[in-house]
This record gives sequence, structure tokens and C-alpha cells, in this order.
Amino acid sequence: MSEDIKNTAVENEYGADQIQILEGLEAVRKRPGMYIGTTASRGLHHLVYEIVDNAVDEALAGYCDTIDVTINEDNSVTVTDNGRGIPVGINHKAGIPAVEVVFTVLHAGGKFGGGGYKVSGGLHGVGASVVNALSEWLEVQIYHEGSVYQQRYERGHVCYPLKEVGTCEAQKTGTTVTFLPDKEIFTETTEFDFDVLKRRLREMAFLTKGLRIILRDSRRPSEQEGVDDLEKKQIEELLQRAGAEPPKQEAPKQRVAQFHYEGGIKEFVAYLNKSKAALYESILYFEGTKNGVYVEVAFQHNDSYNESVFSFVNNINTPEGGTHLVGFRNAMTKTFNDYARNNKLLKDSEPNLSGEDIREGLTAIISVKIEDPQFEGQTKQKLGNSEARNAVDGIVSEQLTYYLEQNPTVAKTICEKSILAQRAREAARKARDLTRRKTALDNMTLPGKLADCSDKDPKNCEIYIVEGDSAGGSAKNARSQATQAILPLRGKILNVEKARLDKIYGNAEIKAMITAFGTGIHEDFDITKLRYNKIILMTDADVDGAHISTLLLTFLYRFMPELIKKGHVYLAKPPLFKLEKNQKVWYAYNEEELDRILQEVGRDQNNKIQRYKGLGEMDAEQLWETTMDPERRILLRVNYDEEMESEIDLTFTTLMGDKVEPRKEFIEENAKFVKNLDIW
Ligand code: TTJ
Repeated sequence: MSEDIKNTAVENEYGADQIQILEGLEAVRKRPGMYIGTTASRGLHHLVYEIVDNAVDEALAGYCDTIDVTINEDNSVTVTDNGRGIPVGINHKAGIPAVEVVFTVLHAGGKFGGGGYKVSGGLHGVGASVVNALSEWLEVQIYHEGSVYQQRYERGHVCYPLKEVGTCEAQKTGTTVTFLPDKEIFTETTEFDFDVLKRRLREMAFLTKGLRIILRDSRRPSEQEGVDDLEKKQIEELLQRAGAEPPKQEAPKQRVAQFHYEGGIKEFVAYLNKSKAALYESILYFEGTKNGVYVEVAFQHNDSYNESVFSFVNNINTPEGGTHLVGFRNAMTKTFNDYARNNKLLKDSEPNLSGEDIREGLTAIISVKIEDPQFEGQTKQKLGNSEARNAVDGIVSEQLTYYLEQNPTVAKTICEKSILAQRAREAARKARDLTRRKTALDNMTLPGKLADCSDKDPKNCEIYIVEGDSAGGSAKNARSQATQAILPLRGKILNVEKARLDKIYGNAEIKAMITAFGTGIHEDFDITKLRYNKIILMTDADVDGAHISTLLLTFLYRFMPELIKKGHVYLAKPPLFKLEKNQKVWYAYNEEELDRILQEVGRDQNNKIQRYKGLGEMDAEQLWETTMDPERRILLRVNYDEEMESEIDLTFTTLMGDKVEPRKEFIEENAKFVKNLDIW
């Protein structure tokens, strides 16, 4: 092997191939967006996933059981696996070591080894060479047959031919890659967010049973993504309300997270259901290979009314579903109807259970691994392979039928829940038809409480959803009447996580929002009918306000997710402090800002500082100046990170669910979310 490498050193001059390689990586640097989507924070984190995906492939092939990811002090990242090691021998086609091909030739991933499923080179998979091209420097070490090999690259350029740099125990094998993202490319930020990496790596571990993934943050505590002082105060407040002791002040320590799930997606379902009451103890799990598609499905019902079904192809979330999801739904509907009929749980006179009835309160993961996934649809995110539909349908139908026969108690529980859902759905349909007929007759009567704007072009219009009638009154006086509509809501709105459809449709506040927005909901949803370009939630800057915002967001998320996905939903940010001095007024939106202002104007005796507890303490003029004037206000746009949709679901179910313990834990872990609901 080292013989080969020496030869390479001589031959590795600038040939035609070499020039082509450099042109390829130069193209990546010229248009990074084409390869990683964005050079903002999300693209930065994609670099890590890209490298980790290669190690996960080695785990899927059965040769690696541990992956270690470390954020180093200089913000470079090291990924280590204990696989076979990237081959160091000469690749005959390229005339250079295979490892050099992996890091310098575009789309070289997946060409080695052959067979098996690869998560790298999947939907986002662009190959390790793209990471190399976008890194200030990248180093790889390979442990193989007692030797350690190494190569370094700078902005994609080879610094020296692959060389042997030392020895190791003969049995030790593996690959270590360290890279520093290029500040010339990632101009917005090169700072890794521990929590973002943690969420994705946890998901990867759930999806690859048996694999251990460790994440460490070796940066100095001050540089680690932390919780600022204001956030700390808010968490303490929330925790006290939840009945917990105030948190002890602990010395900062190196952050480490470790994920290892022998049960794989079965444990994923348990994790998603942890804040809910399960309807039965077991989590059903089916696995098999058919038509070359490896299928895993896990599910469990809970007592809620929502469907939380997440599908994956080659470990990548498919929020738009596709053939694998269709196969799953078909199998569920068919198998449960057959069972219910055969066992007389459903009378001959009664109609079939609908798929939705069976999926009420269902938490499920569908994960398929497929060698050549085809993605369709506008955003190329929907799985199109028809063999995936047949594989999932076949495996679930067969194994679920058997399971239900063996477990009649579970079978009966699910059927009974579905029959209740069927009846409630029927009642809801009647209630909805009534409101529909009424609105049709009244030519879309807008809610009485709505103070609408006069401009009729939705592009120019915004609607403020305001907590309480008194704040609503101020907002009505303050607004710019042409473009700003105000809809005051009374008190806390219905928690849609805990109510069935018929009750939800009967709720006045919810009906008011639905008619005001104009879009309809669920299957009737039509974004072209949206009457306002911005939907702005304006609540008090305290814990109750945050709770009301969360209730409103939960409603929007469950009933009109497109509004969030398309960026129409915002949170208004009222100021926390007002400072008066010599007839001049300043507003501060957080404590640091107040400090800064005090620094500027001097900390005098006669400073008058008012801490706003609610919107009601501001008169119309103040409300306009601070929170509603488009020139001066602060709006937080609510984001929807489709890549982590299971985490979003967990956020809502945890914050809105019945169980207190998971909620406390969640608030402690996700302080940032509580402060700025737009961050996940
Ligand atoms: C390919 O087939 C022969 C044996 O080695 C297989 C391989 O490439 N294994 C492999 C690649 N293990 N780990 C990697 C890898 C690990 C990291 C962290 C980064 C990259 C680009 C590859």
C-alpha cells in the first residue's frame, strides 16, 4: 500500500484530470448555493451532516458502530468513525489514492464499495469534496493495518500527497476528518450551534439502530451557544410557575451529548410520545426488505387527536411524503377495516373507517432505505419510486395483520378509538357544513370584533391578533387604518392539542380567525385567498403572553401550516422598558438595550424607568411608536424548519400536553424557544 502511495507522489503532477478536478471545486466555491442550498447557518451545518453521512453509510454497511463529532476550540469540526477507513490504495481510473478522489472529485461519493444503501449522495448528499471545497482547510487521517495516513487540503487544493504519518495498533481502523468552514464563503456566520447539531444527530441515531453518536463542544464556555441573563430570568419564572425549585447555579462545563438507540425508530416513537398518554403500552414495529427496499415502521397511538407521522428516505426527512407514506396509509386503512369487520367491532350497517379516523392520535415513523431514490414534485422532496409503495404496503399489511391477531386487546383499543373518531368527524362535518352554508349566504361575514383595514390588496395588508379587549382597543386607535386590521381575542384561546374537531369548530375565537384570514383550513385551505400578507400575534411580553402566543401558534401549525411555512406569521415584540429624561423618551426591548441606553444618557437620579408588564399599560400613541409602526417596530418571523419537523411537533405537544415533567424538562433544555418562539 505505501508503495502505491510513493508512486503517486511522483505521478501526482498537474495532468488534465487534475485541472478538471480544480475546475470542479472552483465551481463549488463560485456557486456554493447550488450545492448546499444556502451559505447561511443552515448551509454551514450541512457541512457537518455531509461528513457524518459518509460515516453513517459505513455503519449501515455494518462496519462502524461509533461516530464522534467534536466542535473544536477554533470552531473547526472533527468527525471520527471506527469503520474500515476510506481506501488509501490507488484508484485506477483516477490514478490517485481513493481517499484523494473522495475529497477532490465532485460526486465521487457512493462510487466505492458498491451495494447497500447510502444516506450520503441522497437528497442533500453532495459529497465530501463539496465540504472540502468550502473549507479553509480540511485534514483526513485514516487508520488501517497498523498505519496512519494523512492528507491536507486548503480550499480544495491538495497540500501534499497522501502520506504515512505514523503507526497504530494493527486492529484499529477508522477515519478522522477535521475541517474549518471558509469565512470567505460563510460570510454570515461560521459559528456552529450545538443544539442544531444535537437535534439532527439525535435523529440520525434514532434512524440507525445500534449506532452510537457522540457530540462534544470543546469551545470555551463563553463561546458556546448559551442562555443569556434575560433568558435565565424568564426560565426561572416559568419553572417556578411549573412548581419547580429555582435552578442551582452551576459552573459551566464542556457540553457532551450521546445518542445510542438499540430500538431505533421504536425509541423515536417513544421519544415523540413521551409527553402524551399512550393508549396501549407496546410500540408496534415492523421491518423487512421487499423489491430491494428496506422498510422500517414503528407506531403507537396516544389519547390526543392529532396525527404525528414522519417519513424518511435514506435517513432524510420527507415532509411532503411520497410513495412510502402512501403505502403506509393504505396498509393501515385496509388492515384495520378488515380486522374491525372480521371481529364485528364495526357493524355491517356502518361505513368503513377512514384513514384519518385510524390515524387520530397516531405517532408513527416510516423509514425506508432505497438504492436509487427518485424525488418528485415542485420542490423535489416527494418520494416517487413505486416499488417503495408496494414494499411498505406489503410489509405493514402482512405483519400488522399477524400482530392484531396475536394482540386482540391492542387491536380492540385502536379500533374503538377510530370508531369514536369517526363519530366525532361526522359531528364536525355537520357543524362545518352549517358554518359554510351560513358564510355562503352571508357572503363571507367577517367577525364583528374585527376592525378591518380599508386597503383591499392583501399584499399591503396585515392583521394584528391582539390579546384582550383593552389592548385591542388601544391597537384599534393606534393602527394605520388603511393597511392594518385588528382582531382582539378574549383571554386564552382553546388548546387545539386537547380538543376534538367538533369542539374546535364551535369555538368563537377560532372561527373569527378562520373567517378573517379567508383561507379555510385543512383540506379546504387555499393560500391564494389569504386576506393579509402578515399575520402578527401581539401578546404581553410576559409568561402569560408567551403562553397565548404558543396556543395561537399551535392552532396555526395544526390547521394552516402553510401560513407558517410560507413566512406569513410574525410575533410582535413590545418593549420591556421605557426611560424618560428631560422630556425625552427611549424604549428598550431587552435588558442589554436598557443598559446601553443608560450608558449613553447617564445613570442619573431623575431617570424615570418604567417596566412594561402588558400591552395595556401603553396608550395608543406609545403602542404605535413601539410595536406597530412598520418603520420602528420589531417583528419576529416564525420559522418552520422542514428538516426537523418531528422536533417542531414535539415542541407543541410538549408545551401544550398534559404531563408536567416533560414540560419542565423541555423548558429547561429549550430556553431559547421560550424567549423567541421563532427559534427552533
Ligand atoms: C468503502 O469501501 C471499502 C471500505 O471503506 C469504505 C469507506 O469508504 N468507508 C468509510 C468512509 N468509512 N468512513 C468513511 C468516511 C468517514 C468520514 C468521517 C468522512 C468521510 C468522507 C468518509
